[in-house]
Amino acid sequence: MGKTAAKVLLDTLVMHGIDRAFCVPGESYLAVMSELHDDPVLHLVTCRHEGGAAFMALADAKLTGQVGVVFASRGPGATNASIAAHSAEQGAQPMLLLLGQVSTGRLGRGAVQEMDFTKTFGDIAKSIEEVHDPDRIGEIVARAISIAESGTPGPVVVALPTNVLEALTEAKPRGRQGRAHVKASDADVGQVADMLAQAERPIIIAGGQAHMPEARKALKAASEAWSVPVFGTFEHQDVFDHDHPNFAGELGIRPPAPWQEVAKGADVVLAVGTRLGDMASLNGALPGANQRLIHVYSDATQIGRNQPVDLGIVSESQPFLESLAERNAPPPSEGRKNWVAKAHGAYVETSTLVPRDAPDGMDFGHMILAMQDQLPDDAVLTSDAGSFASWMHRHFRFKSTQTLLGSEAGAMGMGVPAAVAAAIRHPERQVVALVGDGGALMTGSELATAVKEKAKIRVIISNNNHYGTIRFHQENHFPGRTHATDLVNPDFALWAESFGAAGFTVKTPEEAGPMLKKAMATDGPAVINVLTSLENVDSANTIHALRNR
Ligand SMILES: Cc1ncc(C[n+]2csc(CCOP(=O)(O)OP(=O)(O)O)c2C)c(N)n1
Repeated sequence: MGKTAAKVLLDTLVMHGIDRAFCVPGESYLAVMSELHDDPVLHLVTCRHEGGAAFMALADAKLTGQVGVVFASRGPGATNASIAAHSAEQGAQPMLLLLGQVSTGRLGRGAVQEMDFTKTFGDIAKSIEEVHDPDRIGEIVARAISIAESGTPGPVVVALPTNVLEALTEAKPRGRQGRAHVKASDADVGQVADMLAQAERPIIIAGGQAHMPEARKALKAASEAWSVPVFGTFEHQDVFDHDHPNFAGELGIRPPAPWQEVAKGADVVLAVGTRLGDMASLNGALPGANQRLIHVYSDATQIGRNQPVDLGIVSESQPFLESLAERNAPPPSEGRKNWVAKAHGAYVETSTLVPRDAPDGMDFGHMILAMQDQLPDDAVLTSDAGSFASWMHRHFRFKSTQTLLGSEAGAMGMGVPAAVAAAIRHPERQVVALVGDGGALMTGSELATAVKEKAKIRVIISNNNHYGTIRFHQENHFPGRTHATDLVNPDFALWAESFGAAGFTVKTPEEAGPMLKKAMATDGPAVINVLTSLENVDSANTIHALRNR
């Protein structure tokens, strides 16, 4: 009799340890939902927009360290999901997009909602396959997961024609086909040890592959054993405790000059678990003429791709860092101790937060200070893209037991969905989303998903009634010539309440702490509408100063 291919697909996911997927349902994959009706083998979270669903899958991938799964319908659903697929590609995060497709008999005729996913996702996905034979669905999905999680992790697409999902098959679901771990050899680690022993001013740049708790421990151990300052990359500054005397800052968007000076002043740069794109290399300034670069990454094709490398090692981060930490490091010289102190000193000096006065609302720094004060050691922070995030990147002192979830592509819209995914995955942790008023209305409707899923998210909206970041760029490039960046907003506290969430408003610095406390005590989702200054457009600039430069 056999089973439907839809059932084999679901069982294949379960055999991979996947317990949750995010979706907007579509008529193209009714067979999947019908199978879940009979046997809910995984938790299918119904979202309000495929962009939200896919951002949730991306956040879930970051939290679990394995592929995040999204189901979306044919053309329109798939293109809505593409924003997060692009973020997964830019952030090297594993994502499986299971996309509906018209029945095989209609393919190629321009049927309604038909899409050639090989073209649409050609620039984003690592692999794109369409299942035409129901007997092969387990094989294809298992391969897709393996591709998503290996090398440079990233998004993969599997298209599912309706008739294939409904067809019966005798084929069995597939488990993991075996994952090859890549690990630095002893000789490789020995070479790194030699270079670090000879170095006077080494630094480590640690990226998203050092994100999971065991890798963080190994990073700390290696940094301590060898007395090396550590930078985190954009959206991954949380990999290292900011109060640790070896923390040196984040190489993200416009890092403060003193952090850049430290990075540029290093003689050996050890980049681990990150590709060296524009931000992690300070726009190509690293390595400088007198710097030697060691690049440790899980994918050989990324090593030496943009920057000349002195030593390239194909390895996952954790085993490399563990093995480096175990080597006999020489005791740090006075010079090395001074270097570490200089790097951390530059961080502390620039990251100390003193909120400024503002004529037109609150400096968002007050909210960051309240968070610093109140967030538990295991809090999850999610971040949308916008100027408000500059306070977090520069001033929030992460503990390495806290988690930051943001889009490495700088995509707006990740904040609220990522928080929903995190609160479902970790109901025991406080989950706080930072968003602007712009981003809040891009995917903020996932507040409904939070209410439905009883996900206790706390959404802090920096409400300056503007697309503040773009206003910043306008004042920077075309002073005074502002256009199309002002916004009209709902009352976000009432908006939240209309979803069944709690709504709070913060108008003055004095209200920041008490309102955050109230929101964190709420037994359900809560939104804090912070009436933020536009004049203090980000943590380092004012509109006035930009305009009058
Ligand atoms: C999906 C998406 N669209 C557009 C942009 C360009 N962009 C970057 S920040 C920004 C404005 C963000 O405004 P808001 O959310 O209000 O935060 P603010 O900058 O005011 O703090 C825009 C439009 C983007 N990064 N992502």
